[in-house]
Amino acid sequence: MSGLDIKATADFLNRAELEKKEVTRITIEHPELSVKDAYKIQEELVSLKLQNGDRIIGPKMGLTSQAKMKQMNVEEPIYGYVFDYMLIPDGGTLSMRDVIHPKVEVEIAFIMGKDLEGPGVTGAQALAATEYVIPALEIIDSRYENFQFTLSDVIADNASTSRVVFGNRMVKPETLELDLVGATLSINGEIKDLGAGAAVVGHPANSVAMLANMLARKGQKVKAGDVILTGGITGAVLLSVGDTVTAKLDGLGEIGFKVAE
Ligand code: OOG
Ligand code: MG
Repeated sequence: MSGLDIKATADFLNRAELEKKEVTRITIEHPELSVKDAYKIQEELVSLKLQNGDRIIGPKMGLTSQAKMKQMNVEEPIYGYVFDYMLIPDGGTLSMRDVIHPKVEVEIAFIMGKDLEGPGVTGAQALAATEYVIPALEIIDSRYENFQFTLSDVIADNASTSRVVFGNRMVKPETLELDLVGATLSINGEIKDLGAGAAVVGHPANSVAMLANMLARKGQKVKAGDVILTGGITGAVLLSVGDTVTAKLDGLGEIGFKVAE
């Protein structure tokens, strides 16, 4: 690719995350950056973290809602990776010092019981390979100025992944109609947004199937034990110091965290 060093760009984005400094998006200088090369940068960024001793919890899907896909003018979601250092316990605290301009969204996470290998994986097959579902709050924190980016930018930046709160109560997926699960996102007791599981490409299991099919293009698969964020059910809401965030999901319970300085 002309003039863009994949490794140096991955290092630049990783540093922005570690130093909590927003940076100019890559496509300002390199408008030609393709989705394929953006995933190469992401892969390099993931290796940097693995070399640092960080462990992968699982992949995450992003831009799975009609609203976000339309906004970004894409037909396919994107993926990134959640690492162990990103986990905040349920009821725990997000320190504003650790992030740049965080937003929160409600999601359903899938805990995989079996490997899932594409191409051609269906939502029903993804559901059959799932051991449990749990409620989640994802904190996204684009490393780019003003949280603004193109599709290639956000892929290179590990899909804005920053922190995650997982619920402790695990539920068997077959006991719920996951597309009909309603969810609310409240801050300081006031509902800021709401949605249903169907907001995630019609059903959250479809998101896992799409992930398996996307990974198959690289000869990879969804693995047993992966904990997968399937994508925002609600919109993403900007966080401030002092916020108490609560998500309530039908049949999955309530989870939350606080935002401190
Ligand atoms: C990209 C990440 C989106 C989701 O659930 O849609 C995402 C972004 O909007 O910054 O995590
Ligand atoms: Mg998300």
